[in-house]
Amino acid sequence: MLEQTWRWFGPNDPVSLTDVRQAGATGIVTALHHIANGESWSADEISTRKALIERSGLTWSVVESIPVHEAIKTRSGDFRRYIDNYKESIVNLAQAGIDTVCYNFMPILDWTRTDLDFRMPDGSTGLRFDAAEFAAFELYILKRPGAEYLYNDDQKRRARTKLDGMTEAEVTRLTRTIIAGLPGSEASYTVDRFREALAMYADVSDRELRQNLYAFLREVVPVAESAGVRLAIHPDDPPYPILGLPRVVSTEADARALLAAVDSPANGLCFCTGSYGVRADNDLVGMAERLGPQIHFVHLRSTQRDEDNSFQEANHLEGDVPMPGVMRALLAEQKRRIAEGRQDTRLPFRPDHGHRMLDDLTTGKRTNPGYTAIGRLRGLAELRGLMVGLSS
Ligand code: DNO
Repeated sequence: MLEQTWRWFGPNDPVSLTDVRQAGATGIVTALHHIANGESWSADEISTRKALIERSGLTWSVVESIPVHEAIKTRSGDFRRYIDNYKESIVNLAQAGIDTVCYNFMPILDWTRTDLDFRMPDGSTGLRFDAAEFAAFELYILKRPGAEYLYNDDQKRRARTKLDGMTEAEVTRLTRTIIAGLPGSEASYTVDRFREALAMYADVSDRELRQNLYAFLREVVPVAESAGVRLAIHPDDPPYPILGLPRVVSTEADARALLAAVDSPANGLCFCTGSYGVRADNDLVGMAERLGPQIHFVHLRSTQRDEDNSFQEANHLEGDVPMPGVMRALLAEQKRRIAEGRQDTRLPFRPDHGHRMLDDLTTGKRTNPGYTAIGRLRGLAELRGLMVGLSS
């Protein structure tokens, strides 16, 4: 059985470690969010956090994420110092016995959505990325130079209609939703700061971003390998270029290219079914089978896509993700590792995101978008049932 884990944002998370324990997870996925992006994580800070987790009878299973500073992605400014810090954090984590580190290489924005409270047919609410609303933001709110070439007339018309139907408060909300940072993102922008950040990427092409990723991997992977740490890159969310920015971890071919760039057991993937699954051309079961040996961490979540690149987050066993097939492939991968005598047989997964439902909707309690207790509890319970059923 795969290790059942749960993302926890640290002591300020409205979901407590006791709650996590009751949800039936045994592993915690977390990061030292209070340490500034780019700085190294000291042995002290790591052991304090680890002890806190262990006092609740849980283990610190995966780091998600050590953020990759924009200077590393653009290979500019202080990037060398940030890479050295990154290596130091990896070594300090290894010394504390934490051996799996997730990260991403998305320019500027980690994941993004346009609606954090979209009403689902059953009355719960969840996250949605609406292509027309995103276009309205990019074309008419941000007014990004060059954006007009990305959209055809029909898309522009739909974006304009969306904008015309919005109140000022809704425009502010949409803007904040897109650029003010979702849980786990280390950055939050105002419109002006966001324009400045975009300008940093003016000269970074798709090819260059790939080269910068591979250059980063050539530096950190050997350090991780000798420390016994496995790196797991999270795919782009959404998995296609947005805002004219390059995206380099969206498909199986992207994943293969980055694995081939540095051949090492430490160079691996976070297999996020919700992110990869937004693209109809990603064959998720095949990817889980073919890339399995290099999958170090798994996010299980489903999405339901529309015809125009919009999508919303579906219940874990519904939507477009063939979850039973994915789970079957992951269980087979775990069996294979055990037979091969590999050390990394835990194969941690977490229920990624969940809806707001039940008393989340009525009591006014604080919930992190996508990271509610009840929605994920439902997700984990369904996934656990699927796993137990498939393994017996
Ligand atoms: C969203 C998450 C992302 C992810 C990072 C990994 O819910 O999946 O924040 O953690 O991209 O670095």
